[in-house]
Amino acid sequence: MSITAGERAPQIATVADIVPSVCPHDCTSVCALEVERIDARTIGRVRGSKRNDYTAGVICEKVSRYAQRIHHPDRLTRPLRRTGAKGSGAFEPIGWSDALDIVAQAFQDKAKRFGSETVWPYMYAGTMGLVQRDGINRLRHAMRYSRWYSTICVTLADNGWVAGTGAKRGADLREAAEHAELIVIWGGNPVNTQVNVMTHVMAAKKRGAKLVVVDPYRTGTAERADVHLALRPGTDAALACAVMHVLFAEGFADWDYLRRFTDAPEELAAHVADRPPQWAAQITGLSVDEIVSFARMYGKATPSFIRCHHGFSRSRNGAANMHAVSCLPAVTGAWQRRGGGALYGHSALYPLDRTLIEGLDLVDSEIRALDQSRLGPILTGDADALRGGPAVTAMLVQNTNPAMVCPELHKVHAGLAREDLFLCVHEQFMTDTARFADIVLPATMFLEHDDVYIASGHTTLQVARKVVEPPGECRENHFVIGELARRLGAEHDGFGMSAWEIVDQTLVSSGLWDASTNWSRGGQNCELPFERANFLDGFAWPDGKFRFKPDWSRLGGRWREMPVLPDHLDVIDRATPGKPFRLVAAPARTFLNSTFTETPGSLQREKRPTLLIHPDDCAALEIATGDRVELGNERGCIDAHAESRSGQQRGVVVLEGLWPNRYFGAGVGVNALTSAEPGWPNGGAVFHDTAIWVRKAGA
Ligand SMILES: Nc1nc2c(c(=O)[nH]1)N[C@H]1C(S)=C(S)[C@@H](COP(=O)(O)OP(=O)(O)OC[C@H]3O[C@@H](n4cnc5c(=O)[nH]c(N)nc54)[C@H](O)[C@@H]3O)O[C@H]1N2
Ligand SMILES: Nc1nc2c(c(=O)[nH]1)N[C@H]1C(S)=C(S)[C@@H](COP(=O)(O)OP(=O)(O)OC[C@H]3O[C@@H](n4cnc5c(=O)[nH]c(N)nc54)[C@H](O)[C@@H]3O)O[C@H]1N2
Ligand code: SF4
Ligand SMILES: [Mo]
Repeated sequence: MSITAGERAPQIATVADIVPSVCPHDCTSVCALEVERIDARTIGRVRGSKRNDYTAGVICEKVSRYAQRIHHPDRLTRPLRRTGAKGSGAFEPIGWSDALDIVAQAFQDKAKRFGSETVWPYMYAGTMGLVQRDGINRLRHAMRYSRWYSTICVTLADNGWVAGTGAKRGADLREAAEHAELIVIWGGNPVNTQVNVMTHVMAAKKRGAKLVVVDPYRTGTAERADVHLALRPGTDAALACAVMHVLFAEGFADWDYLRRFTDAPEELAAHVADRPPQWAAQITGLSVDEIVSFARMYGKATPSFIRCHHGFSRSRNGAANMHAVSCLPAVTGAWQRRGGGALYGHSALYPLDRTLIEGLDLVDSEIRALDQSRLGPILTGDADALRGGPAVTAMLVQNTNPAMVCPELHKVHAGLAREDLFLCVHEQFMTDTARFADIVLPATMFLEHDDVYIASGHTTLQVARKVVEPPGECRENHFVIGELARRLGAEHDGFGMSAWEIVDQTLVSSGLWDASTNWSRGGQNCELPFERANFLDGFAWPDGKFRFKPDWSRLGGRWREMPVLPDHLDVIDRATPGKPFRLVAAPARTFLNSTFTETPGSLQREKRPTLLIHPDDCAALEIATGDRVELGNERGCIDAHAESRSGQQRGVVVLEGLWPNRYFGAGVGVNALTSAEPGWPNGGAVFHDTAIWVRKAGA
């Protein structure tokens, strides 16, 4: 059958009203929005709202065109049942009640045969709304299904940041915009991924602050920098150590601060004395001059501010790299000045009790937790990935598209195609994952349901209300979870409440404004006073001291192999003669992960999968811009078009964007090449840590 668009409301717009909302996408900006409501089913323009002084009226282009997505003709509007082979895309419509009965029955049958751990609810952050995103965990815990080890995005970065500071919070970028003399954007490309970081950074530049960008290639962000340090991927800790070497050697270390606020400053100083710029130059591929002059710039600035992004943590050694970078402001004492210090994320600011949303009162830690990023090995029967437990034979997927975004895609696809796997996917579009499903359920978009959002880029907790009616028979995630719970006999207060009631009760029991107050006031600011935000009352450890020597054993896993003091942890997928290139699989500007790959505006801008290659490498491979190239390794081979690009080192290649699998001749995208090996010490996906070969197609 063909999947038709939902019935559309009459298009005759009279006077549009402007309704507040919040962007739900997986982006630290969590922008406050104003949505033009044309009628009960139709939106017009989406604009940034000025009610939030971080997002300050600025939003990205892809969300400003949201009408293209919410009113897209390909939206799923009815439940579907598979009629052809798995992955064939052949479905027929089915009623909601029958669809949910089939899912519940399958879960019950599988659990009866193999034990409850055989069911694995699989989710991520397609919406960041806490109720619609995390409600699936309540069902998981109530039914004793396999637990969730979330590793695809923040694990390496979180572990690295918290190892030193003790908490996922930091200094406010808005203060840096006002006071910092130097801002370092480390390992991220906010021009693509966090547009509001750029608003504040450009304001700082305008009043004379300098901008340094540390990134393996010349991104849009790097183009706006005073200094771009184009290091090799996975070598940031080496750069950070050499910077600390210079800071100690040239008198930029603040010894009063170090003695008061850090655990082992003398040991650190002695350690980095053996990590001179010459040593780091060999590892990073930067020149000694570049390293020394950056270190001096950093040391002299009063104050300096580092915005740590996620990008540089997506390597096997990513946690060690994040920790090493987070040591810099502790050496100079930059934290002491307004606008100084560093920020990776503010998530720990929000004092939310998530018991009701996630059913945390039902968690049994004896139940195995499966690693999200190891979906391929898990579904293809890797005993280690299955943690010795039963095969996964039933899944409910919400808010994520693993058939595109997970590493080792060949294994993911082989697993999703297994005849003995029952797969239900709740989605807005017929994604690459939904095509593998036995049952597909049509989901609402954020403007069609209620929820509450925290932000890691700013400090305001925001409630949003439904703005328009959904098309066709789309239902919210919370509805699906509640209906399955009822059929499965799962018990918890949350199943019987509406999403709005859960938001309200969660806020009130957390000591925050109730939902209506939050909504009508445009959000509750949870910021800390400067002294606390900048850890001047101590870092978040019992002794208040920043850890240059983290206790990695707290995190478990391969902690013994972590460096005692910040250092280059040499576990990355190094280039070899057979695989001489290192691939960075970076985010595209107008896609958001797998989302917006369906909207015409985004497709027009991104054009086609393109591999950015250094001009000298192009010459050596006899490749010109526009040529088709093949890139591969032991896991697979994909094709793309070449673009000769300076501003990156030889041996580094970049493919921007998570393109749907159909854009590649092999039928699998860039994650066919990336590895599902967990990063050190305890997991995390390593999307930018891949050695490959590149050749002209047909050569
Ligand atoms: N090569 C490479 N791979 C990567 C990355 C990379 O940089 N390079 N980045 C990684 C990172 S950081 C992440 S976070 C992952 C993210 O990858 P995904 O988890 O796939 O992320 P999204 O595209 O944000 O969301 C996925 C889906 O959620 C659906 N969705 C949105 N809202 C709702 C809702 O309310 N209900 C339901 N049922 N569905 C909804 C959308 O339609 C979309 O298809 O990708 C990872 N993969
Ligand atoms: N337009 C758009 N926006 C997005 C997303 C998207 O896909 N597209 N994804 C969303 C999601 S899920 C997330 S988690 C955030 C992530 O957003 P951020 O935390 O801001 O990080 P990224 O911009 O993903 O970082 C990517 C950059 O990291 C660089 N990088 C890769 N490896 C290294 C390294 O070893 N060292 C250094 N120094 N740099 C390195 C890449 O070259 C690339 O420029 O963005 C969100 N926003
Ligand atoms: S910048 Fe991020 S939060 Fe803001 S509108 Fe775009 S995707 Fe949403
Ligand atoms: Mo992410």
